[in-house]
Amino acid sequence: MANRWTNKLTRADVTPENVFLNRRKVLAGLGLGAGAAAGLGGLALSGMPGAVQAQDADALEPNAWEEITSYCNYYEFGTNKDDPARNAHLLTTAPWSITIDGLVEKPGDYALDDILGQMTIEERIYRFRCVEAWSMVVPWNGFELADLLALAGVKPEARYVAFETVYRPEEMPGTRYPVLDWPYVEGLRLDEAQHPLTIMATGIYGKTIPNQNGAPIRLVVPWKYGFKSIKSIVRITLTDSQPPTSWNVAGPREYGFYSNVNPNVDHPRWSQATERRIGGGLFARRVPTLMFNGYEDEVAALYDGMDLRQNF
Ligand SMILES: Nc1nc2c(c(=O)[nH]1)N[C@H]1C(S)=C(S)[C@@H](COP(=O)(O)O)O[C@H]1N2
Ligand SMILES: [Mo]
Repeated sequence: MANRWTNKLTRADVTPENVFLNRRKVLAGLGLGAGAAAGLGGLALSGMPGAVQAQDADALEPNAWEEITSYCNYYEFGTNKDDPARNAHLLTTAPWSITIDGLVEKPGDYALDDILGQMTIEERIYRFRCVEAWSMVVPWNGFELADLLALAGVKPEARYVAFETVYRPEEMPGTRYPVLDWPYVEGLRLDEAQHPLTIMATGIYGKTIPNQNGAPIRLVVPWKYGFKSIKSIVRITLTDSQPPTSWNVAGPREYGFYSNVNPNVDHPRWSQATERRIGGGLFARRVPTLMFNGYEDEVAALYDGMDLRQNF
């Protein structure tokens, strides 16, 4: 199934997970890294640890399930990358509902099961780029946020969408620490939220999304830094003014509202020109960071005439 929003990647391009993992084992047995597999797909491989290599959409290979689900950021469960995988089982994810309110025609509590009954789940293979300069490629399963907003009926005065993560101190040991102002909140401009690349994800690799990755439902905005992709959402509010966002409140000089992936605008404390692609076998592969994380053709028009350094 051709899908323009995956940058030419389609279901047929996804190596089934078991084959993918087996191939890595086979290649390891032959003394070849997984990078060599990418070489077969047309990616030049220098073999130099830390070498910066070209990003080729056709050579994008999804990270392994193990990588995606064990190296996580979900501060409500702790700030180390392996804390979420260890602690997130404490979160009760069923039953689940999302309150949709603010400037909508039909405000209310929407049961997740009812929402899913009206959505078609599809696969989207997206680059995922954390502001900390690591990245993965993730085969998400989900539906377009625009379809969910349409269920509630967006009023013409609405200009922004605010999101909120569930806040349950008794199930979320990390919230004992004032790392962020809980609950975790995020926001998008309405046109960003309604863009067809923006999805609500409920799965990875065709399986139910693990708690540490934001079960039962999380946002994925692939052209923005990972922290915009808020997890375990319980409230979506349509507003007429820009909503506060957790990381911007915590560090306004370092994290802006837009947070579009941009190799030309560095974080005050590190470069954003390249990123460390998690996994990849023997070598820690550094690749150049792409403008809008490689989705420039699809999203650049959203920011026409805007100073992206000012609006970082
Ligand atoms: N509620 C909540 N959502 C969150 C986070 C968080 O700590 N809490 N971390 C963000 C960050 S910084 C990133 S990079 C991604 C990580 O998603 P992953 O763990 O599924 O890779 O989730 C984002 N969403
Ligand atoms: Mo992140």
